[in-house]
Formats: sequence, C-alpha cells, structure tokens
Amino acid sequence: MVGTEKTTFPTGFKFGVGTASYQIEGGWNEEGKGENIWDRMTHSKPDTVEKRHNGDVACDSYHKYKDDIKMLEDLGVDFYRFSFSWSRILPTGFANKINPDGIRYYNNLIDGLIARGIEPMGTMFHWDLPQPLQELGGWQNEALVDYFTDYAKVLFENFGDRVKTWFTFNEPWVIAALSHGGVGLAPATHSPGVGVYLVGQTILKSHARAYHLYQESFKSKQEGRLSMVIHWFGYVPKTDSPEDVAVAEKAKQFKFGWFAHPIFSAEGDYPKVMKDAIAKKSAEQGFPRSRLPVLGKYWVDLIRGTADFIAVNTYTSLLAVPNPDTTEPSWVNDCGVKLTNDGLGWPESVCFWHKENAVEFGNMFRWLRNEYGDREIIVTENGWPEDGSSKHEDWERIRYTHRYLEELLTAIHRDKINITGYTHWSLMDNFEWLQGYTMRFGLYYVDFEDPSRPRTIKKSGEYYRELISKRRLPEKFNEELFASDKKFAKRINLCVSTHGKETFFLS
Ligand code: GBH
Repeated sequence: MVGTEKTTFPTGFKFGVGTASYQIEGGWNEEGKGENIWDRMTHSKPDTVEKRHNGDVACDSYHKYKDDIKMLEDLGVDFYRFSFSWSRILPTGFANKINPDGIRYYNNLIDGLIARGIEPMGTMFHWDLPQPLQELGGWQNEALVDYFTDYAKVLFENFGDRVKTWFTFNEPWVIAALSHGGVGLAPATHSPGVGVYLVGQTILKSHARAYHLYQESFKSKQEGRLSMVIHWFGYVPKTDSPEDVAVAEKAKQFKFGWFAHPIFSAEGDYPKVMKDAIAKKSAEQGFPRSRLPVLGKYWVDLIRGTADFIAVNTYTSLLAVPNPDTTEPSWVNDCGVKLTNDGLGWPESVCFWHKENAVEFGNMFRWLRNEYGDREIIVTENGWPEDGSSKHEDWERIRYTHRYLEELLTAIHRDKINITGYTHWSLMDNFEWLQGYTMRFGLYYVDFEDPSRPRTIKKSGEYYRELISKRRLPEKFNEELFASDKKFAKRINLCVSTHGKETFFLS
C-alpha cells in the first residue's frame, strides 16, 4: 500500500481537462466563420479521414457550450484548456476583419467558465489554420510570423482581461514533422526533409513575437502567463547498448528539444546534436547547405526565454533503435531513430501509436529538470484512447490515469519537481483527426449518431471527479478495478512485470 501523503496532491495543484476547436465545435461555416485547412481537406479529400468523418458538426459545442460548462462544473475541474478557432475570429485569417459572432462565442464561453470558478486557459493555435493563409504556403512561409502576431493581438485585446494562461501553439512537432512530413494531417504537405524545418522555424519565430508583444503591451495590465505546448514522446532505448541509448537521447532532442532548447536552454538555438546531424546528412545528400535553416543571433536571442513555464503533452512511449528504413531526406532519417514494438510488455490500447508506460512518464519530469533546470511544469495533455465498445465502462482509462498520476506524485514528492497542473485529454469524445470519431479519449461519452450529440459521463469521469474532490488518488476505484475485470487484471500483470516493481495493483 502506498501511504496517503504520497497519494495526495500538494495545495494549489490544479486539475483540468482539454479540448480543441476543430475537434469539438462544429458550426464550421456558421455566423461568419471562415474556412480552415481541416474544413478544406475533409471536404475536398474526404477519404483522408477514417469513415470519411469530418468536424462539420463534431460535438456541436458551438451550440452546446453551455452543456460543456455544466460537465466541467460537474467534474469539479480547476481549469479548462480549450483552443480558439482562428478562422472563427478572423474569417480570412487576416486582422482587417474581425467576426463579432466569433468574439461573442468565446466571450460567452469564458464568462460562463469564470462564473463557475473555472479558470480558462486558451490555446491560440491547435492546428486549424485559416485556408487563405495556407494559400500563401502556410507555416512554410515566414510571412505568417506577422499574421500570427496580429491574431495574437486580437486575442489579447478581446480576451486577455479574463484569460491569464495562454499557449501559443499546440505541439509544433506535429504541425511540422507530421502535417508537412507526409503523414496526412492537414494540410497534408509532403516535404519531410525541407518544409518541416521551415515550418518549425516560422512557429518558433511566431511564438517569440507573440510572447514579446504580450510583455510589451499587455503584461503590466493583464498579468497573464504564456507558454508553448510541446509534445513529449518517451523514447526508450531497446537495449543498454551505447548505440541504442544514444539514439533514444538524440531522438528526444530532435522531437522535444527542437522547440524546447531554443526557448528553455541557457544558450538558446536548436540542440547541437540536431544542427550537426542535419548539416552532415544534408552535405552527404549533396545539398549546398543544411536543410535546417540557420536561426541567427537576432532570433536566437529573441526566442530564448519566451515561456513562463514548461507546458508538456504526453501519451506514450516506444522502444528506439538506430537506423530507420528511409533514404529520402526527412526528419525521421535525420533523427536516425526507428521505433519498434518488439518485446514490449506494456499494456496496449486499441490505437496503433499508444501504449501505457507510466514509468517513462515519471522519467520525463526528471529529464526535463536535468535538461532545463528547476522550472514549473504543467501537463497540458495526457489521456487514453478506446474505440467506444466499452461505452461507459472504461476501466483501462482509469488504470492508465491512476498509474500516470502515481508517477507524477513521485516526481513531486520524492524528486521535488515543481509540477503544478494536470490536464486530462479530453473532456469528451471528439473528432480524433485522421481517426475521425473511431477513437475516443473522453471522460464523457458522446453519441455521434444522435443529432443532439448527447454526452454522458464514463467511469473515468467519475474517477476523475472523485480524485479532484479529494485531491488524492481515490482508493475506492482501485478496489472496483481489481474486482471487476479479468481482462484488466491480465494487463496489469504485464504492466507490473515490465516495470519490475510491486504495486498495489497486484492484489
Ligand atoms: C494530441 O497529440 C493532440 O494535441 C490532440 O489534439 C489529440 O486529440 C490527442 O493527441 C490524441 O491523439 O494518425 O498517423 O497522424 C498527441 C500526439 C500526434 C499522437 C499525432 C498521434 C497521430 C499519428 N499525436 N499522432 S497519425
């Protein structure tokens, strides 16, 4: 048994849930909203998404936001992390025309949250770029730095009196390496070795400009805080061999360090290992210069220090070995890591990229401290996928959350790491990008067959509510867990054998 002090969250620790505009809002062309790259892709190439699903209606939060607020209130969360739809606020992407209905929608949401004591945390960009900006080349075009800064200004002016925690971008690695690396997320650009790095550069510059704009023109009055949400993936060396260990470490720098090193390290700029590897590969491939553009002193200085805390999303880990099977110049090839499932004993989800490895979640916090020093950390996303077949009986999500939070508490209590918040992804089932509505991450079940999109709480929602009200890991649910589900128990055994330590899950 774990002692109570170890299962209790510190005073002031905040719990929340997250969503994103395109994944929940619907109302894709209502009341002045402009077209974004997800509207365009799902309408013009419907086969890119499983079952030809799209976000035209999604959870219909554009009309049902009051229900969302009730659910948040019922869960008892301290904060709600949602994102603004750029094209709902600026229909063409440009700041010459503001859509009053877009402003009104977010005012209603924000005021409703505040009236119930729920803190709004706003993401400025969660992947739904206005289509007219894509026509300019999207994030590959550095002109977007100015247009993003204009948009940020509109957000600060309209909502900054009430939104005190801002995230400029959600997961720049996904935007750069996946959306532009040929994986198929909108805009589904295929430029895996060149465009990806241009995108990364534009995002870093846009983030820095928005941060400085806030410091110069809004901070003294609004007193809020900003960060960028960076995606962490737990690369675990497959063996203890120096090659495997080195490649896993290099991959962490290539994925997380790509965006975190310029912002959080003392020297700024991209990680050295990344600059060196891309320069070397580029030369071998006959490029006259590195495919990773030089940031230069002006930007290195401007980007360094532009976050008030670390905001990290993380879901899973995989085993890493050297040498991916690619020859085309690409981020994967530059990074030099191949991911493998071989020999994993970790509990699997129904989703191809998602496994449970709580220990690696804990290791992440220690890695962040070693790398960037003692900083405040907020977990801005973490969650578990299922296909809906278990409806409300989502025991696996409870197990996952429980084990991850146990590790988070160890990082707080034993390692004294300053983690101040945890965001469960997601409030409710929603449009899961290329998987459409076939993959569910919600604490609330959403019936997408029903035009009114009813939402009903799952067991995991009850678990989270209990946890938040007591501010400690609930015991009650553990017992229920062991007793009720044989399949579940089998998976727990796997999990324990992998981690090689006894836990109270084995009863
Ligand atoms: C988060 O990304 C997102 O921020 C959130 O919007 C999303 O709902 C949540 O994950 C759950 O997926 O299908 O081949 O494109 C986490 C990182 C990046 C992991 C995209 C899954 C999909 C691979 N994710 N990746 S693919």
